[in-house]
Amino acid sequence: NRIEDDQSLEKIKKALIDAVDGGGGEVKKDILDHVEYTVARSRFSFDDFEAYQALAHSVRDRLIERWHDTQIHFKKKDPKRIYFLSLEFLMGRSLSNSVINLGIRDQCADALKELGFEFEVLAEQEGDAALGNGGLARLSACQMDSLATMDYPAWGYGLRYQYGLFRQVILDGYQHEQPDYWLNFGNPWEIERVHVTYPVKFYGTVEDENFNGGSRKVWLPGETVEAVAYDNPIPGHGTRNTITLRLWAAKPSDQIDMESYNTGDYINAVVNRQRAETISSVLYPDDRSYQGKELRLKQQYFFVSASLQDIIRRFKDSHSNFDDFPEKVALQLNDTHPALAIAEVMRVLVDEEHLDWNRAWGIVCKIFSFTTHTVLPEGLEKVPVDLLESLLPRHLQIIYDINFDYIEELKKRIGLDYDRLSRMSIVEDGAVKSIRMANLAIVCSHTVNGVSRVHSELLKTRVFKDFYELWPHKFDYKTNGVTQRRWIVVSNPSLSALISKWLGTEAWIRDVGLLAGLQEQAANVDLHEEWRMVRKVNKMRLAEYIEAMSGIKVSVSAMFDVQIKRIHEYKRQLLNILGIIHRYDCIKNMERSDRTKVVPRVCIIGGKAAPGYEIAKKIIKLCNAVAEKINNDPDVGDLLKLVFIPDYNVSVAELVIPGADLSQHISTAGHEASGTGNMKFLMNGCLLLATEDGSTAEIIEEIGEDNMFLFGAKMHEVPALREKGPTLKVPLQFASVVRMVRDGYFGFRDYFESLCDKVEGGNDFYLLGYDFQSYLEAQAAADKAFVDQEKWTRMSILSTAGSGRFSSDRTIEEYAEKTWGIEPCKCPF
Ligand code: C3B
Repeated sequence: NRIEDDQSLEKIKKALIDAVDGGGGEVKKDILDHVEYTVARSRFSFDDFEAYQALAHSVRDRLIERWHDTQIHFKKKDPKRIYFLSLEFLMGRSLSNSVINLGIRDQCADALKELGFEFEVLAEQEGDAALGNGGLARLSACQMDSLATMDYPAWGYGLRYQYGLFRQVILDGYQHEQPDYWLNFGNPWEIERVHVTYPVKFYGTVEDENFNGGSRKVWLPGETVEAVAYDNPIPGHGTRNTITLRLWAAKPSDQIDMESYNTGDYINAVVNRQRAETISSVLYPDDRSYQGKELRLKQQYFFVSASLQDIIRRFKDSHSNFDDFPEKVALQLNDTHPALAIAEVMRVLVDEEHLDWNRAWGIVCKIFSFTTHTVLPEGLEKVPVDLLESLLPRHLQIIYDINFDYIEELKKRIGLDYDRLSRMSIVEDGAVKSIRMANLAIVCSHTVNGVSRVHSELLKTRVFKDFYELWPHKFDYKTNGVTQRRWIVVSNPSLSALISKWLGTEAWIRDVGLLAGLQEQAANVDLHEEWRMVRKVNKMRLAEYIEAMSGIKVSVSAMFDVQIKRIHEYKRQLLNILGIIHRYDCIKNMERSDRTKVVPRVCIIGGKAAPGYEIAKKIIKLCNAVAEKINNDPDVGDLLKLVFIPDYNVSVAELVIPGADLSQHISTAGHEASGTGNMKFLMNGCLLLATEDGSTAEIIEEIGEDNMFLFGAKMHEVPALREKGPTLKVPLQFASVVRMVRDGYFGFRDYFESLCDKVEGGNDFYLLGYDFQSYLEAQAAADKAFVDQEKWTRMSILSTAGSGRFSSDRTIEEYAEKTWGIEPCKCPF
């Protein structure tokens, strides 16, 4: 108990100060010790990767100290805790982020220099922890950083997939998926807790048992799998607080299947047990449709059950009455993926803790909050009843019971409106009877959050209209945010230094609202010069990367125009590509003398397509086919380049975002729940070309319409436009670029046919044709602004200055105060 008394606290402080004063000395010694004792190499001869490992372990030691102190402090204070349940966390790399948050970046760099290594080079040795798909998963990671930095007593819970999101390899322009066995070389950022394990049960039957003169349900499970905890310490910035992301791995249970052993089938018995590990083996790579897969449901229950056993054990350590549970525990459901937690809490309270149903229900209604991240119907999970019945028979009964009480209550409120009752039911009667996980989450949560204002409006007026009318008080939204620590300080160190210099403080790293101070300087010519210099250096770094990876040489004086995100029809990468074809066609058809007027562009597109999403894969192929044509056309030269960046992930984003001049967020209005990429670009002074969708509407409020390039149909116009179908007018230019693709101008005629069909002949659901004209106009406006470098720089500074609202610190503070009811619990330094 090293921080038990003030005296030992003083000692810690002194030791820390000594460590800082000692420059790189202490770190250097630690690195060398780890080279010898952890990596088992000679301290006189080790390579970059070994140096990275030794450094990572030296940082980890420091993390562990803080983390222990934080956990002891939380235990002593026993505050209300927030448990953030998420099936996905996209953490990316940890080294740079950790040393920056711990405030030891320079010490580490100095120590390494003395040893003949460079920090940046070693940081590149680390692979990404890609335990998630896209925006939702990266949001969880950003929010963990904010929770730690703002001293909240928080735990993240998730799954420790052995295979993260697949690696994307482009062969002949097509996407191929390769497994991401990210744990191959060990993972210094996690701590295996062999003693923190819980049994998780599946299958079996439910029996009635006599109890107190009545009867009660008893689940007799058929299979047990062990969940082992792996803790990932998450350091806050400028605080000692270091919180836990606890990820569960599945291991075979110690309980022996006596029957197999006794029948002498030893080999099969062992092999069967080993199969248990498959539960946490692989992340589902489809970011929104995973209906009806048993393994997926197993993953969900596995992580929910282990997490709840852990949470309840922690509660029982210092409490004996479950009525206090809501005073001490807040459970956040990150999308519907962990919604089984609701049935599991009911089961534990009723079946294991023997609370009566109503008392348990009263507790459940106070502890859960739910955030939904989508408006797409296919994103709302449904679990076939048959599947649930076989895997978790008792949970199905509980869900039925919850639904029965709820529907009875509902009838009293709304009468016998059977259409509405059936829409609102947790159970869907259809060809396949299933459980609507979103309805379950809404019924049982005290708050239903959207992720932007626009999203929340859509939830209230369309997606969950019936529920909003019933329980308006439940509905709220917290506009997403991203952490400026990762997205400016770690990924754009030169901009970070420039901002601190001009603001005269580093305080913005924890208080990002201070960025607004840059507004006053937006016309300052000295700032302009330095700003442009920083941007140029970042563009050079990106250009080097592009060349190394694709062999394409790009000019840094061209405008770098970037669209990086998951490939989805609604995100409209196809609109971008068709716009590029149009630009190409214009250049080709131009008088030579006019070409000098063209603003040179480097168009950069990156993103993964779900392996089974055919159309998205065709979009990737089209991008590569168009790139092949343009990049090899001597007529075009540096006026236009198109680059598809393969294997887009967090680390690639850290490199690309600081080097972008313009970024595209061009989803059909009403489809992007929020978007968080736009916020990262904004922070880095990149101008946005965007539709008024998701969080962009709120960005407009902060920086003004004039400071970005807006286009496209508005959300309220979309339904009527869709209804027009084939009679909707589309510009000739659109038909003509689609024709080029159809006619095989870029090859692969047959392959692209179905892609073209998706946007023509009344099938253009995402309104590419309708929006094409205004898209081209927005692009022309961007060209015009880029030529005026002074104007562009001012807009860029104002973008960074206006990004303060989009920090996850603000989002988390709103959640803490309005939804979770938790307070900071700061560990003394
Ligand atoms: C995403 C949404 O598509 C984004 O608009 C949003 O910004 C983020 O979540 C974070 O809220 N999302 C996702 O990445 N995966 C899903 N299954 C659903 C939504």
